[in-house]
Amino acid sequence: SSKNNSLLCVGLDTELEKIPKFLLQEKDPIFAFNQAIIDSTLDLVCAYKPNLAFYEAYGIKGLEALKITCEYIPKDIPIILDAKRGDIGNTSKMYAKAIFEEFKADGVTLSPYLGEDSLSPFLEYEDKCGFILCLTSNAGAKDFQLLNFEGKPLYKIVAEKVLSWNKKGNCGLVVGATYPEQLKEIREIAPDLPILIPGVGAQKGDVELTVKYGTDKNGELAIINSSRGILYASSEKDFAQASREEAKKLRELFNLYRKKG
Ligand code: NUP
Repeated sequence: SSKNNSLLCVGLDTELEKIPKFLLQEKDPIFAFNQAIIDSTLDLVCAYKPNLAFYEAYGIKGLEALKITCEYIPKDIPIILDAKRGDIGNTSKMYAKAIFEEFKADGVTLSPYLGEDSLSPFLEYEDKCGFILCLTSNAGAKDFQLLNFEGKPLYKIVAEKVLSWNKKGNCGLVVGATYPEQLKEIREIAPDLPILIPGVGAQKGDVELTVKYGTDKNGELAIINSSRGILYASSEKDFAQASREEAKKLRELFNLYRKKG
């Protein structure tokens, strides 16, 4: 966040059904849209987060659009590929190769469900960051993540485990902005881990509490994502400018609530 003084991560969740109609004449409408969004926001963000689902959904063309989008993002802005990976080690090794070597992402989201050996193939990439799902933003988080085990909610157990997995200093957590009280508890357990926080904007997470509880003692280490709220601010010719205005508003709001380091 240092270069742009920003906690804002723009989520590149591009849907052909939602982008301005006139872009559909382009040879690669997904990339054309992403390029315009990147051009209009690159001085306002700390990271970009494409979610792999939106690219896989369009087959080979979608994956090509993702690849050239990742190449287009300036090298000094980290790319977090949201893929929620984690499998037996031998398979995770190939997932990690795809994400870090093919798409050249700087970070990835990971599921803790299969345990440490499922994540070590990712965490062996010392210069890359693994953001591990701790408490997701959706209502279904209650089905497992909010359950108590021996008097402690599962999300706390996950946060503590991730601290013990952080031997190379390249782990982070994912916590939804829709659970601010729990975000506060998680920040207390993990004062020095980066936390990726989706759920402001379209999912209506509280911005003030997200910034207050999600940042560290210096007002840093929170990467707060909005996707739809920024991408689809307008579907007219001025869409990129409208996205810029949304991104700017959000960045300024985050900075208003941020502790000064
Ligand atoms: O807990 C999570 N909630 C969530 O929304 C973990 C995530 N990775 N996400 C992702 O963040 C979600 O899949 C989407 O890519 C983005 C939120 O998008 P939006 O609600 O801002 O449009």
